[in-house]
Amino acid sequence: MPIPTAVELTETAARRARLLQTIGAQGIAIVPAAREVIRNRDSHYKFRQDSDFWYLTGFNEPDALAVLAPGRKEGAFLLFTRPRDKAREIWDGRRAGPEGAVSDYGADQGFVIDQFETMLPKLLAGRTQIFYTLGEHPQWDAKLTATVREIREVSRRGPDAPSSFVSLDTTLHEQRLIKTPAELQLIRKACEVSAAAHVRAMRATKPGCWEWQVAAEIHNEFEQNEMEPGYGSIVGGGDNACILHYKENEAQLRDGDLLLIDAGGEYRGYTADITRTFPVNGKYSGAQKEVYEVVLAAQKAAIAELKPGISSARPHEEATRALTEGLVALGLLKGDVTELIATEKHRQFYMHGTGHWLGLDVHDVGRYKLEGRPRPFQSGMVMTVEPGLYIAPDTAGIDPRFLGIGIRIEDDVLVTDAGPEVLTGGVPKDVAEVEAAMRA
Ligand SMILES: [Mn+2]
Repeated sequence: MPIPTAVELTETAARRARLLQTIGAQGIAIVPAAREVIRNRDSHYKFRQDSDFWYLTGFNEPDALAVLAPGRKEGAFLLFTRPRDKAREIWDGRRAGPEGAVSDYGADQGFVIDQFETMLPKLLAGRTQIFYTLGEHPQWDAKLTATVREIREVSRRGPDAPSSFVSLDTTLHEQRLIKTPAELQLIRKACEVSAAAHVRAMRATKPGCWEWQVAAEIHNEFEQNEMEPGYGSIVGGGDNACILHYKENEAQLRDGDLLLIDAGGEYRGYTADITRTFPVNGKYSGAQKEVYEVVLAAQKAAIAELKPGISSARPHEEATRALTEGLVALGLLKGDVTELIATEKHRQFYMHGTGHWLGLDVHDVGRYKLEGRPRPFQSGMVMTVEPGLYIAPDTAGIDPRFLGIGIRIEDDVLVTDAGPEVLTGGVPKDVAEVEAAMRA
């Protein structure tokens, strides 16, 4: 990842300033970077920065740590990094080091990561709350809790010990939930390229080709645009579409089957999340089309609910009702729709939620409920809308022409004062438009 531009530095500085406001003068925030993860023997997985750390620093190295400590005369933003190391940098790549942390990343002070432990008691002195999510970084959890215990033991003679650890859920994650204009620019790019990747997959799919070949088309489109998959791509033909997290992508695609693709590219940390389900041979069969139209209507009804002030539980309620009505109309369920939903009969065919927050994480941070109640939508939130129907191939007692049909349709939607804005509209979803795209 290149060194941040002046505009990007201004953006991360503004994010830190907002967080500093929330944590207050007596607080301190400690946000660790991600670590490298071994893939096998001495090879690592491609490094992916921790989203909280990335959001606040724009710094893409492992073994680092950001501290926001208000009220220090040297400045509030401390960035701990790996040391410069000529030999290691020849082998593994450039390191900013503590000097680069200041000159290139806007830190008030840069330190080598090994200095953190010795500096910690002084940093924590006089702080009442530590904003740090326990349980996610075991190597730091132990050091932090040990230091707090030490301070507590001497606090009769010295400064007060911090009285609580506060997870970042109520501060930083609430901040991340409302996207800034700069974030939306990156999200829009991720969504546009991901939509193009799905169109490319539609054009490339032919009976006889393999799921992994279609996946390769999608990933090529990502990489040609400086992106990578934001999560494991799901490319499932036929019955595989009924496996919600199918990721083998290893089967051959058959004439007459549907193909479900759930894939999104990540740009500068922000991912899209799109699902489309289309016919391998370019034309939906009668039964496929009947189920598809039910899911599509449910998706459109759910999207219409993404407006400021509306309960964020509404899209799922709308989708569930529309899908259950459709299941009754298709003869897959029998009975009164309200009763079927109340007794969760629909869950045989629709067993997941209708959407989630989207951003730096595909299942992004931000609470869904406030004080136990679903929160209302606000302008600047981004949510996926992804109803589906999955009719397992061994379902008993239904019209056999529906067996093995799995359909999900997913778009990414921005809540605006003017109403829902679909960011992933670049890939068709109406039956005629999908079939036309496949002919193109
Ligand atoms: Mn999703």
